[in-house]
Amino acid sequence: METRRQLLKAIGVSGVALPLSGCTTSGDSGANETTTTAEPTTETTTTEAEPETVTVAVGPEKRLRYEPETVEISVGDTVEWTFESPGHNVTTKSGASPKCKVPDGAEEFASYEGKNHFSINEVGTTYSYTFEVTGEYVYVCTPHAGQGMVGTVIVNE
Ligand SMILES: [Cu+2]
Repeated sequence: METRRQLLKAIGVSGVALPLSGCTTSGDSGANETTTTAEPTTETTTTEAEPETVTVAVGPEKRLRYEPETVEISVGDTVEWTFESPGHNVTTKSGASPKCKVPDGAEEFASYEGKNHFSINEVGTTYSYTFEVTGEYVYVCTPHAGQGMVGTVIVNE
């Protein structure tokens, strides 16, 4: 959360700085109009930093896999898992599997509440999680972790 705010703030500052440097360079009365037309560019830059949602299919075509198995996102982005076949879940909780991993300072998350790690999600439902800490997350489907139903989320700044 903190990193995201700093990023947006940094973009805002550079967006303001650009028209100012434009003024200095051209140095004539037309520079004021240049400043005005530069504003839409600033808005475009801000839009690119908006949080995104990436979708991961859980058990597509009844395979014991996540698709894609690895996703790479930015801080503040959300991953939405869609449950496409029966008997699966999503968890980073260490009690579910030794394969599970979250970065230092990040909280464990799961598509179920509590410690019943074999809780499964109904077909057609979704589970979403928004990543606020950078690093590598390894999650599993508890019932199928031993069969390689493991996924990775890499969160960049
Ligand atoms: Cu599974």
